[in-house]
Amino acid sequence: MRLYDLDVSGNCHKIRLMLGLLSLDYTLHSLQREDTVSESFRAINPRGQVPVLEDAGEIVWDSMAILVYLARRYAGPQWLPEEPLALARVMQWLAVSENEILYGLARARAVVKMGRPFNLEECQQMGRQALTVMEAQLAGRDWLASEGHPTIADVACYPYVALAPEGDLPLGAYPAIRAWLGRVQRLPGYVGMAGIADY
Ligand SMILES: N[C@@H](CCC(=O)N[C@@H](CS)C(=O)NCC(=O)O)C(=O)O
Repeated sequence: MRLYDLDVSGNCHKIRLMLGLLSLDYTLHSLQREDTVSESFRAINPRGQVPVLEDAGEIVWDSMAILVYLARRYAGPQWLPEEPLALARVMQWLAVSENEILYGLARARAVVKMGRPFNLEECQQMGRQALTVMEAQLAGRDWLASEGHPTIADVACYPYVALAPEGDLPLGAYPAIRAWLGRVQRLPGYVGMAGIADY
């Protein structure tokens, strides 16, 4: 397996984390941001984005799609349930990861850390909405989508929540989220990332 990767990318970290949690071997193909616009990379992913996973000659792009692929191909149903309601619970949090977390937390970080041209206050406001929803969900339960064990919903939401302080969104007011971050960090096979504190 080969992962096309950008080291500062939280989306790529979702996949590095999942591969670690599943103890899967892979080769890291590190890119620079400018590489993603090259013709050769566009031939791999027409969207020009990382992460991209290559497995057994097949290409899968988009972090959410890759998480689904890894869970179904290499893990039991605990990471991506088959029962309809349990699956829907996971999908709900994947939707949060691709909306409030992406447009709020990830973009606030992109403004502060990389000088990207988004409106910081709007991003931070949406980021706080994500944190409020997650704090309420995690008060009194250990994992986002399942009572007893993590799923790919936790993996999808983890990096940009853990990196929120880099977007000037401190996590001090969110004790349930901080406890959840600590639980993720204590999972066997956990891998960290620059910018993520210990919880
Ligand atoms: N929804 C996509 C978003 C991927 C994405 O935005 N990747 C960024 C890095 S975090 C990227 O490749 N940016 C390069 C570009 O857009 O030119 C996913 O989850 O994979």
